[in-house]
This record gives sequence, C-alpha cells and structure tokens, in this order.
Amino acid sequence: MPEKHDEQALAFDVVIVGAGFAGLYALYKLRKAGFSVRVLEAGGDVGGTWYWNRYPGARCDVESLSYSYSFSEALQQDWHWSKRYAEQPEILSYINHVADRFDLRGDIEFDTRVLRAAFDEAANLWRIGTNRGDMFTARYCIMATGSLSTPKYPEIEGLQDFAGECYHTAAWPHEGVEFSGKKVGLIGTGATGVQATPVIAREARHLTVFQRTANFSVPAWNRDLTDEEEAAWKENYAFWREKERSTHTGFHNEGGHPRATKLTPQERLATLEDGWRKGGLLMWNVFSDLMTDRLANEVTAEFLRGKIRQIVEDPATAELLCPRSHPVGSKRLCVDSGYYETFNRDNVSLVDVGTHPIKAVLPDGLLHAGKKHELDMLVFATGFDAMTGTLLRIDVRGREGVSLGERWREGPQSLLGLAVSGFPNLFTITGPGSPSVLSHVLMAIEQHVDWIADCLCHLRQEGLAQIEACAEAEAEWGAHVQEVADGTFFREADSWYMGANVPGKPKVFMPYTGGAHKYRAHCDDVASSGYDGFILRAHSTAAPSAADA
Ligand code: NA7
Repeated sequence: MPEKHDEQALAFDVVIVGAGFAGLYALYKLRKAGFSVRVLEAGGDVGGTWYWNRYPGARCDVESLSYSYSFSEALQQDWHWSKRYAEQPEILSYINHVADRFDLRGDIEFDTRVLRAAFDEAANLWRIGTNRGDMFTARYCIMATGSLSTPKYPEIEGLQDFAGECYHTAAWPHEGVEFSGKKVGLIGTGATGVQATPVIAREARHLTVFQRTANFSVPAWNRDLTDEEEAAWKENYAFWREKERSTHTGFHNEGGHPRATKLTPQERLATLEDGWRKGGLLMWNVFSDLMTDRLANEVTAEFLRGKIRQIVEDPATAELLCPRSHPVGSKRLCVDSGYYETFNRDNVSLVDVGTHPIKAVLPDGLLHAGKKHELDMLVFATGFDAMTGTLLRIDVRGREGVSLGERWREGPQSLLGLAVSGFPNLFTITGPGSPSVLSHVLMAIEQHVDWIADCLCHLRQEGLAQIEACAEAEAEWGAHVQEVADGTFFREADSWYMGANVPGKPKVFMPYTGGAHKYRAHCDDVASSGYDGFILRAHSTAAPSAADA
C-alpha cells in the first residue's frame, strides 16, 4: 500500500473507480498490458452489485453459464455453477475466486470512496480525491461505477421516525436479517421486490407488499444444472460466446423469434406458451416485434395477465397484480420464483399504493388511505438512481473546471457511452448511450474494457497523450440513441431507463436499444478507423477546436 499523502506513490497510469465485474476485469486487462493501475472501491471487498445486494432471493436473471467472464478459458472450464440461474452468494464466491486467482486484491484500495475527480489540463492528469483524504493522480480515469449502484429511497413523510428495523435491498446487512415472528412491509415490486417477496413470505409472520405499479413477471424455473448442460457449454465455450456476441441483447438463445403479426392467433398462443415454459428474460424476445408492434405487445401482455389470473386464487388480488400502465417490456421484465403463488398464502397481503400513495411512515407502521398498517420491519425494494446517479455523486470536473453535473443537466450526453466531450482521458464502462442494462451486462462490460484497453495501447504505441470525445460526434450519437428508442415502446413507461423514478431527474431514455451486436461492430469500426469521432493529441492542449478533429 502506498504511504498516505505521498504524491509519487499515489501516481498511476490508470485509476479505476469500482471493483465490481467491470473494475476487476479492467484491472486485469490493463495491468497485463503493462500499465500501472490502482482500483478505488467504496465497499469493503470486491463484487460491486453482488457485494451490496445480499437481500433474500437475490439472483441473476441471466443464466449462470453465460453470466461469467469469457476472457479466460481456464477460468470458464474450472468454475462450476450449481444452478441454471446463480444466486447472489454463488456469484460473489465466483468474483472472489477471480480476484484471488488473478491476484487482483493487491491493487485495490477498499473502503475508499471517490469524492471528486478533476482534470488538470496543464499536467494532463486526473486528480482523484477520496473520503480518506488521499489524492491519486492518473493519466486515465475509468469509471467502473455500475449502472445500478446508488440506492433510491422513497420520498415518504416520516421515514426517519420508523422505530423498527428498516433495510434497503441494495444495502443489505452482511449478517443477514431475521424475519420470523415479524410483521414485514415491503415497498417496491420491480425485479428486486419480485425476487425477495416469496423468500420473506416463507419466514415472516406476515408480509404486506405495497405495490405502486404492477409489473410483468415470468417464472425463472430455476433448478440445478445437469452435468450434460455444463458439459455442452464447456466443450464449446468459444462457440456460445460468439453466439452471444452476435445477438441484439447478448443472449446465446436469442434469435429466430417470429413476428407476432405473421402468425395466426393459435400460433401466437403456442409461441407464448413455449416462452412461458422456457421462462426467464427470453420472454422479452418471444416475438421479434414485441417492442415495436402494438398487437404483438398487447397479445403478450394479455397472455401474461391470463397467467396471473390462473395462479392467484383471489380474483381481486389477481386483478391488482395485472399490469396495465405500460407495454410489456418497457419496464424491465421481472423473473420470479413463485412470486404470484405467494399471494395465495394466508400470511401475505397486497396493498395498492398506486391510486393513493403511502401517506406517512409512523414509528410502528405505515399510514395509507386512512388505514394504519402495523409493522415491525420495513424493506425498501425501491430501486436505484440508475445509470447516472453514481457518476453524478462524484464531483467530476473536466476542462475549465466544468462539472459533469452541469454538462448533463438536460440528461446524459456521451459518445458511445464510453466518453464525454470536455472530459479528456476519462472513460465510463457501460455508460449511458451504450446497450449496458438492455443487454447481457457482463458481455457489455467485457466489450467496453477490451475497447478501452486497445485504445490506451494505441495511444501509448503512437506516443499520444490524450483522447477526447468530439462534441459533434457525441451529439450525433446521442441523436441516434434517441432515434432508435423512438421506434420502440420503451418511452411509454415511467421507468428508471428514462430516469422517471427520481424526482427532478431529466426524462431521457438512457440505454442504447439498437442492439449489442450492431453497437459492438460500430465500436470496432470506430477503433479501426483511428478513433473516428474522437480527438487524439500528442500533447495536452487547451480546449479542442474543429481543426483538431
Ligand atoms: P425498480 O425496478 O426501480 O423497482 C422499484 C420499485 O419500487 C417499483 O415497483 C417502484 O414503483 C417502487 N417504488 C419506488 N418508490 C416508491 C414509493 N414511494 N412508493 C411505492 N412504491 C415505490 O428497482 P429494482 O431494484 O426492483 O430493480 C432494478 C434493476 O435491478 C432491475 O430492473 C434489474 O435490472 C436489476 P413504480 O414502478 O416506480 O411505480
């Protein structure tokens, strides 16, 4: 560990913020390429999302053989996944294994939160300040801060007054939580609430789920992986990875889905039944026109509502659980293990807080529509300030001291979700404007890290000192991101993709919907063209002019 306040010891080629999947791979890759690298991590250990989200039922909605690093054949051969969809403890064990296997921990500072990062134009360096009072310097700064890493608490009067236990799913106590004998209130019915509900219900004396918006959920049908399934992947991992890279969302089993409009009603039903039987996020692709054709979407929505009515015994509860406010897929599809069945239990009740919001938190419960719900524990599954929240909580300043917050006042602008004009030598992994959360995120992370590492090697080889997104190219890319989203139903929901869950946040559709495969090809073209759309300089200079481009 460097001596504190020793400027030389805190100087690196690259500082990476975050030691989740993205930061760890970036460290591995850049260190191997010969750069000096330091990772700064707010948590006490590696894992990022999987370090913080320890709530009951936490599980990945991408299949485990796929949701793993592809960069090391030996790693993918050695690691054994027990389930079709891995649960949080197994994923965290995997990440720890990776950190140990590649000897990564020595270059990571834990319990170190980055508070500010400022570009020093004269020195052509980033100066990165932490909560420990240290100031790191680096030629390049990589934000591997995650898309869903700043928990969002609900704005309800009296929140601080609650006298019982109170937890956010994304800041779950490491020692676990005891539900037995307790009256638990859970707020939030997104992907997280849907995972946590059945597990809490099995243990708690009573669980009350407070639902503002009903969401579409499909079963995970999670189960143990068979030896044959594992062997099928391990015998030909390279093939599966190539398949993932060739699809819109990065799922190996995507592709060849029919257009609903080309099918008869019977064929549509058979396709939907098949999708339900297979389960999981594939339902998002059940029809290739699900997100663009009204009929395709409505047929699917009604099919899923029909499933809810079949499963949930009380008709009034079933109706409340039926989503009606948004097209299916425009909010993240949930993947569950017995979510709807949970509402058939005697110790579970559902309260609609969509029509009337929760009025107040009281010391011993919640006040809603004139009724008090007595509770021993509150669980917030209320999501995140997604995609930009964590970046904007760091005081990031580029040329002339301009802050990222000012630059993104009207919404994030980024070239390819990788770089921002006015912020030279700064990279964001899975930033806004890239497929990120609308694709297989681990694949998206690897693609970004590989691209950035190639870019830094190119700069070094060419004796260049600086790369910066060109403002015109950034604006063009931003317009393209919005244009492709316009052709879909994504904008019709008040989702976190739109920033709609955070009061005051600009409503801009943030991820790139044009397809991970097309995006990858475009990024490759940009690199092979000599970084078209970026300005490369031999020396640090003042603000860019068009002639630089
Ligand atoms: P989400 O998907 O943002 O879900 C948050 C939930 O919390 C959602 O149902 C919200 O209702 C609800 N919410 C938020 N504030 C309130 C208040 N004040 N009252 C009642 N209900 C509220 O977060 P998740 O953690 O489930 O999932 C995030 C992503 O993680 C997920 O998409 C995966 O990609 C992994 P709303 O819908 O806003 O009406």
